[in-house]
Amino acid sequence: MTSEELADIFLSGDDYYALNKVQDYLKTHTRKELFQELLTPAMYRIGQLWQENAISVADEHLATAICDFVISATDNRSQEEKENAGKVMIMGFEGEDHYLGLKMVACVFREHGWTVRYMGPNLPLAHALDAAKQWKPDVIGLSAALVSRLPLVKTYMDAFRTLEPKPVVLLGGRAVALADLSDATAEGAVVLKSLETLQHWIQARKESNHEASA
Ligand code: B12
Repeated sequence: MTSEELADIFLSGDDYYALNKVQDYLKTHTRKELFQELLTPAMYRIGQLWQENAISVADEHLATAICDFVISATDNRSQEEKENAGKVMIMGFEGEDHYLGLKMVACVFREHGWTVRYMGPNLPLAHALDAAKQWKPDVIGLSAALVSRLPLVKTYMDAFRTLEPKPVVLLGGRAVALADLSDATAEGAVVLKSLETLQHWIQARKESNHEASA
């Protein structure tokens, strides 16, 4: 199945057919492949069609809702696989409503045995900070699809730097992938432009933790 075909299925409104097709795909592919090779390009195509006025806002909302359903319905929440690899809090910047990417990031962490708190999009900084003070995550993952959210990167980074112990901050999302965030990386944030690079980062962290405890 191609991402164009999947986009058409999303637009047809047939949620169970979409789920069947995705479950078939998962028989021969990983979840990361599903997210990166199929769902993300399908949603980017929806964005393109929307921009060209080839589909309506209602069509785009329907497609988003079905994509969301498919991600949740194929998520792996098996407790058995939990390895206590670490604690990660995942959220979108204040004013950012796009969250499908965040949900995918949460799934990837879960697959690698992490304990995940998925906080959804549009989390005001004061609340994000309070939650992090209480739960003490090892990692905070932030996502921005809108370019207009990028000025908040520094504000969130400055606030998270005051936390004890200091979490690693991961930055991702469409806007992050397009921007030059060398200032944020100089301050210790890790910019990850895809789920592939996220997997490499998780793997490298696991290896360095093993070495440290050996
Ligand atoms: C669906 C959608 C919406 C939905 C969002 C629903 C939802 N619950 O998410 C709704 C209708 C709410 C919406 C609203 C708007 N949207 Co919109 N939307 C989209 C659309 C079509 C798809 C977004 C999506 O889900 N993509 C799929 C996900 C999986 O991709 P992703 O977020 O990039 O994530 C991937 C990676 O980036 C990575 N990743 C993401 N986050 C993170 C975090 C970490 C830590 C890591 C490691 C990796 C990572 O992992 C994912 C896996 O591949 C895009 C088109 C596009 N090209 O993305 C436009 C798009 C993002 N929207 C856009 C706009 C303009 C808007 C609005 C301003 C429109 C308006 N006038 O109201 C509002 C803003 C709302 C707000 N305040 O946020 C523009 C943004 C342009 C810009 N310059 O910033 C886009 C690009 C459309 C376009 N071509 O113009 N939108």
